[in-house]
Amino acid sequence: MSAPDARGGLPGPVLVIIPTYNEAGSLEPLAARLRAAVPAADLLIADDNSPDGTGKIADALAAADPGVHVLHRPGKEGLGAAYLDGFRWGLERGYRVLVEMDGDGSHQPEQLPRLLTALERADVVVGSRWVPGGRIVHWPRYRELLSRGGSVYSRLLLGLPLHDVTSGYRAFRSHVLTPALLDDIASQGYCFQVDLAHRAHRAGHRVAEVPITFVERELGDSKMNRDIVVEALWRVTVWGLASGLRRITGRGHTGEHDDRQLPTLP
Ligand SMILES: Nc1nc2c(ncn2[C@@H]2O[C@H](COP(=O)(O)OP(=O)(O)O)[C@@H](O)[C@H]2O)c(=O)[nH]1
Ligand SMILES: [Mg+2]
Repeated sequence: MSAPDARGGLPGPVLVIIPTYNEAGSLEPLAARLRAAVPAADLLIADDNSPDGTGKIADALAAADPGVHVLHRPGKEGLGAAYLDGFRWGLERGYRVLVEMDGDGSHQPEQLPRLLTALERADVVVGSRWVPGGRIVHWPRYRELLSRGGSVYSRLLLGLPLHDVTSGYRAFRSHVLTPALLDDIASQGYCFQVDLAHRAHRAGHRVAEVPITFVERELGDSKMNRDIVVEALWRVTVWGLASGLRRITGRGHTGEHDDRQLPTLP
């Protein structure tokens, strides 16, 4: 269990990591909104050599603003791999808060202060669509059903105290993201978010949710596909069966408290 922050407030410098693959139309306005909404937060764009030139746009943003950085990755390896590289980049440079944010404008930079405030009393804060006050705008019905269904399934099977398990708008205190927690993560797509939440919860960290308004992208295309859904389904099922087995055989781990109440912060 992590020690409460004796000083209160945020523990130190904040890095927002935005993974990008073909987000040429969205990146520049998003970066401007973020730098205006939370000027103290630095930005790292983790681009997987996007064919549409997103990496070049990122370079231009970084050249014009010392608070913007770019991590060029050789090719498309999935959201999870980009975040893992981004976390390592930030941890090596001493950032104490690491934020995940989509690069298509679905996550409102103006709501970042809400996540950061909640982080004063938690180790991980998840921006949630499925708590009171959470909203979705222009999201197709089938995506909503998939997301809600996936969250309920993961919550029940893994005992996770979260209502939005796949949300990619999150803030972490750096001490959560240890090599032990990160090193053997193999999940790639949305399952990466479930995996991270599951690991943080099992390690006994304080997890909280705050409501967000998720706005469907207006530009570019979603990278969601059937393989990503299938990956999440089979991995969550295997983890759920494994933790059920551990409970039956009495070989649970100390950090797992399936009946813990999750605070929903305003
Ligand atoms: N670096 C990198 N970013 C990715 C990859 N796949 C998706 N992303 C980014 O992850 C974020 C969320 O993806 P998106 O396609 O919007 O997913 P959706 O919102 O669930 O439809 C966006 O910023 C994408 O550009 C990838 O393979 N590599
Ligand atoms: Mg999106």
